[in-house]
Amino acid sequence: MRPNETGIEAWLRDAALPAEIAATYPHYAAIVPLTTAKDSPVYTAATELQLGLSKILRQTVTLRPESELASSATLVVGTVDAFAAAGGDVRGIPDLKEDGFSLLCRDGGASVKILGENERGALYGAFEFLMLLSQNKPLPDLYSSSPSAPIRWVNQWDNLDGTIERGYAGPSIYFKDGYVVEDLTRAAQYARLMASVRLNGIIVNNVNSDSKLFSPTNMKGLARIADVMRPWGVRIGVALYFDTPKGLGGLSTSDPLDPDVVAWWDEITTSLYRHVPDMLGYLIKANSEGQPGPLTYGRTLADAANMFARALQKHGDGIVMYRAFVYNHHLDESNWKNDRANAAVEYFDGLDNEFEDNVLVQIKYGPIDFQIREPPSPLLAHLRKTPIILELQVAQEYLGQQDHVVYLPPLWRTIFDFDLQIDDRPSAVRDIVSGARFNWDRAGYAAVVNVGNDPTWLGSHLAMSNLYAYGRYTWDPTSDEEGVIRDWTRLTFGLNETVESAVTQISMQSWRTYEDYSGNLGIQTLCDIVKTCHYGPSPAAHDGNGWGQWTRADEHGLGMDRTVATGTGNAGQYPSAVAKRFEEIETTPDELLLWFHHVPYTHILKSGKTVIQHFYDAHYEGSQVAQTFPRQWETLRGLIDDARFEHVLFRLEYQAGHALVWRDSVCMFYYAKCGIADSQGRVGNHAWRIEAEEMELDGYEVVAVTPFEAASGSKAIVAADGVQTATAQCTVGFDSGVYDVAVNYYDHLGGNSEYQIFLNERLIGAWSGNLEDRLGHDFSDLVDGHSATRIYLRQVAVGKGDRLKIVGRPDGAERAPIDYVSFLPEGIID
Ligand code: GCW
Repeated sequence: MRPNETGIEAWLRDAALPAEIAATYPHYAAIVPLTTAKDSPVYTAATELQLGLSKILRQTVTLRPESELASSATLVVGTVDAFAAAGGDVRGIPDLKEDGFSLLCRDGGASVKILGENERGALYGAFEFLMLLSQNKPLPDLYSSSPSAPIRWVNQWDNLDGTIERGYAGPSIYFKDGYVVEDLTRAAQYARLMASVRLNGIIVNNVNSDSKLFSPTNMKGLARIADVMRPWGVRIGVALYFDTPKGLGGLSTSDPLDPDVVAWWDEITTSLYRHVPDMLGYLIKANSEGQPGPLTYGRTLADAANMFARALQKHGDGIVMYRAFVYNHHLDESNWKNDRANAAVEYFDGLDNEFEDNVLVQIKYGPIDFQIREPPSPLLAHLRKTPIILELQVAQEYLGQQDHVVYLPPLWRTIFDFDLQIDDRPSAVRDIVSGARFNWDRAGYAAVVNVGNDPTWLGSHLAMSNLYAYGRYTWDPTSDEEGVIRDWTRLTFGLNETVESAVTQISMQSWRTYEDYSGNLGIQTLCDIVKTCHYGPSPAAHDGNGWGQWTRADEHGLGMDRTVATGTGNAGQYPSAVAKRFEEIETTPDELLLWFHHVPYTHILKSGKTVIQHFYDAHYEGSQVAQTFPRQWETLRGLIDDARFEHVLFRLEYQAGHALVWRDSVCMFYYAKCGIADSQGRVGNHAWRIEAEEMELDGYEVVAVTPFEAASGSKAIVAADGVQTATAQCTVGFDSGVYDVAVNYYDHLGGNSEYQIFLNERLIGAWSGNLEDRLGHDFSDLVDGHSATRIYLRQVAVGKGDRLKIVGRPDGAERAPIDYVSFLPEGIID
């Protein structure tokens, strides 16, 4: 029996190597940190090496002073400069960039030197060494590595009240009830995880910020956060609310050109630096989604950015991260030319030369909002002088919210490798972001991360591969996706090859799978965007509102016409070679067709299929692949600890069920729109289903579901008001045999209904509508595509003519809702 693990150590478990392997390593006599400062990352590196060696190799190694530098079998860790100053031989160590390191393992790995360009680099080298050991990978004679970009940060979306926007992993580890929490143990543990994948900065609060962040108590709190993260080489910054001078300062305006406002921010900035002398700077969301900003006061975005930039310049190297996510969310869809995707370029047009040197523009990877597939933001091709930060999202807001497994590097690769051909020169996004393309010395990456106080950090063990990968990709955006997931798997679940290959296979298929059943051909993730939870399917929600995530689906066709010739002109925002490609249907890749073009459902793709048939096929294929995930995972029973095994299995089973909800919703929605049948006859035909609304009901009543496609046959049953126990019964007409029985029901907030299912009065299953607790995720308080879910009862012996009875016991607002029951012979998915 393997001891259960909570996931709190994530990929830094330092699991012991088997004794026979551990015995092949040298016995280390000492660890020599080239510093005595206990809060230095070098000292952290030394204690981390000590801990790692004790766990991985079961060696007890003491820390020794610098005078023992030359003794044998030592691990020396420090900066290259400190090593040289102590008389060490640094010949042969290549030039390193900021945060880079060299790892030298001589004498069969007995003499180890871990030398950083700076202290942080030394810590990164120590983690590199330990992660090699953990995986029993060969120790290099000399390995040197430097980051692709200096900025490798995360953005928390933690609110001061302790909730996390788009967070599914419990409350914040930073804030509670308006203040910074007392116990910052988790913040330090988080910094450790970040450092191990070479992330060096964090914005600790939500971009939807709050004036009270700068209250005197919180200033001290921010200082405490910075203090616990600093030994790990992680610096902190904050997101600010534009109208804080009004809200907290009591001023009559927040106009960035008003001298009182300028003075007020100067003072706040001075005070912040007193508390956090190495503060990173300010992240700013303004004039976005209804928030105030410079435009509110008739000023330009540059006026605002520069006011903050100047306040920061007086103190250190702090920067302004001005978010490009500026758009009007009351856009008029009736105007064919309107396009939210145009907003960033329009708002930043003409400002490239207007910003202070310490202003960077932070740009989401796509023009809209973290969709399953987007082209790169055109703004990435417009700024030559003003450096940028590319914003990614680990939180999977539109990508299954960590209840669906989606390993993100394959998606990131579509952005990083995209050649924008600026000025007809090679301009891969990764080379813009690294600063190389336009000779910026500060640029890089930020990712929205929903780490919360759940022991798994993200609420899901498998989702953690994305946080790990994010660090690896900011360091080297050319990393191999499969190599990264394999490393993560070995570190997280151990060295068993079956485990490694199952996790690798699931992960490598996962993004494509999710795309297949959520939104194809660049139409975006077809989730509900109106109820704001961005989770379950609701294709209609994209249109008919001002948010501008339109699909323009009608009975004839769908897709956004973003051409210059007849559409919104968005294609023309790209450099000419790219613009030309996106302007024409023939040269637009199928996977972005509906992003750039409005076409009939019968339009023939390069694949030879029609658009509508592609939708149907992709949804059937993707949801079919999702069914294989729990089956693959089940082969790992006993190969990893039960706690993590069960946690993942539960989620993969859930995903398999919800993938079918997605499939049916999207297919039914478009079938209803265009009336074109699936050439394979699957859509709308469900031979193995019994609709709940067609059963004999007692205490249950039939309701029409909104959106209609979120229920099979558009209807479901819910217990009538005041009923304690409701039943639905029928006679099973399928041939006798062994079936997997699937019950599709709805599990929403407001109560935990209880269900029992009987065959001829024999209880074959019972469950509770408590997904919100088991997944730790609040999706919806209604019967809809978010709450629709499925439970499987495997291998049930069924006789033709058996009586099926479902008993539902409602609880609170949840009225034990049921959609249908499927009897699935082997190999049938329905
Ligand atoms: O995607 C949208 C999210 C908001 C978020 C916003 C942003 C923090 O739905 O939750 O606000 O983007 O990135 O500012």
